[in-house]
Amino acid sequence: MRILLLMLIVAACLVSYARSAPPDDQRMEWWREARFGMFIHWGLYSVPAGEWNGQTGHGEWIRTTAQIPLEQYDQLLERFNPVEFDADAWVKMAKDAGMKYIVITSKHHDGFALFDSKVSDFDVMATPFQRDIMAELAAACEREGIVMCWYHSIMDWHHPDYLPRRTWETNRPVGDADFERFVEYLHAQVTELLTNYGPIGIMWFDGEWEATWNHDRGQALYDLCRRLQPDVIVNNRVDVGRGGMAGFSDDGYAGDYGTPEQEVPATGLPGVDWETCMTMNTHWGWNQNDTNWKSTQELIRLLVDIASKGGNFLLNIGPRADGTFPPQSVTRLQEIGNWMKLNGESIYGTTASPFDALPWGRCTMRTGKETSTLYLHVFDWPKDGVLLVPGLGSPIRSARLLSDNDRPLAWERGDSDVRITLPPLAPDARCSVIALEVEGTPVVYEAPTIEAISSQFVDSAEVSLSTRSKLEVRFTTDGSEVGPDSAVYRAPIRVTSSGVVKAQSFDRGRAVSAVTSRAFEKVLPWPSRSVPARAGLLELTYRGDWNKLPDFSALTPTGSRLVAEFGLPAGFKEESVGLVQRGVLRIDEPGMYQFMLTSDDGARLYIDGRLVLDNDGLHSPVAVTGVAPLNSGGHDIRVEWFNKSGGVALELKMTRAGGALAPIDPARLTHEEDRP
Ligand code: FHN
Repeated sequence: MRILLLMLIVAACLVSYARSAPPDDQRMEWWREARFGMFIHWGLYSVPAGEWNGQTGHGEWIRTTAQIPLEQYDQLLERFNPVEFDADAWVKMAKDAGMKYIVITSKHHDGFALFDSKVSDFDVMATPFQRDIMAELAAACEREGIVMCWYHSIMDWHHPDYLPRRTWETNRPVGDADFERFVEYLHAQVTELLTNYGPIGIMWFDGEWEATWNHDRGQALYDLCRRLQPDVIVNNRVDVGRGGMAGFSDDGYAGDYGTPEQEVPATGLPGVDWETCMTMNTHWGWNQNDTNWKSTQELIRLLVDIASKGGNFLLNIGPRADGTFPPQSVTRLQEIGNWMKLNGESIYGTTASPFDALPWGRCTMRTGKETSTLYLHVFDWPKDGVLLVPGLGSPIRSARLLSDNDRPLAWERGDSDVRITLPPLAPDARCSVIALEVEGTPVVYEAPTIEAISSQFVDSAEVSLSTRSKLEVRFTTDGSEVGPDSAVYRAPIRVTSSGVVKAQSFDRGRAVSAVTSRAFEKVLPWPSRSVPARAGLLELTYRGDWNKLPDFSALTPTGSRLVAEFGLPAGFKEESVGLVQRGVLRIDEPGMYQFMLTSDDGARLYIDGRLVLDNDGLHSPVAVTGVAPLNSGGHDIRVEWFNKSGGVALELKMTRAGGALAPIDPARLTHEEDRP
């Protein structure tokens, strides 16, 4: 009977959860409208301001990058007393900058909670400040109509049950650490954050990359958040499907949007929600020596570029230990806010550009049944006062200069573009916005793409032209202008001499798109050297804790051995490790050779001392490809790789251009024993 009653209760909960969980579009609506938010990294790590034992390059990772023992780091508790903290002032600065939501580190990797947590004594109530900062911030957001959101790190360098320990924490034994008990603690704090502070917009998880976290735990944490607040949005770092700093997850993993970090995707991703997070200088947490501030122009153009690809921009502030924003941040927020006051309608609630690329800037769009508005963000003001909008087929209703109080502008239709007459000077040299109203939803004729393995070739290059539309493509290969009498593209072109290929889309004999062009260059293959007799590669091993590839030539290897080929042995899982694998690659016939380097974490490929592929940085397994023109004979080849922590990957493939990429045949790899 009791089991039946329990089953009925569970069923009722699931039904109510299903009913209360709104459809994703409705839940994402405010976030898609917002487009612009403030990230805040603040905590005990703000006290040392990036400095420790004379080193000044630290940030929010200082406990690890300066290898500070727990007991010593805990002493920062008594120094955290941000007497200048003013939640209303913070929220007003965000609001005045045009930001619609705030994501703050409720707990970063160091485990310190900026809120009054009943399940931890490593929280703000253990500091002289003794105020619940999250509660004050949530109340200020409520007053100002800004959405309150929490960053929360899964990785926790303080909690005794979190595993793994830091590799350098040799004096902190695992003891009876129980990761399941840590997960209960994590759930308890997330429950506090989604119960005690009112409606929360986003749970922004992070630190999901260590081996103890997995999909089941990620899904369970996602479900917990949605049960506690069905409207809450949860980013993709709750689960383990994220592909490195590029930030997007494979299918089948929990999370409502992708999180590119310190980078903007090359193009938008139709139907995919994503948000780029970025620092204003180089550090997330306050570093008083970091003067590498992005200019306001760069920040405005980043916001525009991201919005033009359909993404959100989460711009970071690293407040100082006293609770104030760095003055450099304050100035930039004010200047961005002034720009948003005039041009915000070109950002909020817009969708990605209908154009593939615009030579002078970016475009965002607001579509409607009767009319749509294209917001043309001009970075490079045309010297002749005429702005060309390529490939736009829609009838024009009006044009106004948003940045100059909606000043009306004249326009005319050219063969394959619309020409807008502009005033001699841009109202805002950083980015001036024109609102172009068109009938219906915008019709843009897509310019052809010019595809080839490389723009360089040794003997010849195969060039393909394509468009997603059914339009006819005409082209030239000598750099001359494309016209109605130019050759019609029917099959790949073989280019045998240096020159420029130009292509344009035609509709019933009329040019309708922009012109695409690409220069091709015939190059000499890199000279070869003798091929040593000894089979295999030399591999040197190094130890260290890096965030990017070190200069291995300045380090002393901890080991060396011969290996048959590039890559890692089966089951290899070492952390804080670097490898250099080098030798001579035998090439049998001259030509352009394509290489693909896959790695986790960073790696680089050098041939004949030249950097051919750069896959450096902290990331999950990602691949980069590139080419090298090689003569027949021997070529010095070297792969450098490192792994900080977590998963590993290292794979190098090659092919003569046009062939299928495959691991390099060990028979092609030799070395000179006595080479230094
Ligand atoms: O390790 C963190 C880092 O400290 C910072 O919080 C960024 C911001 O997204 N996230 C992780 C690095 O990817």
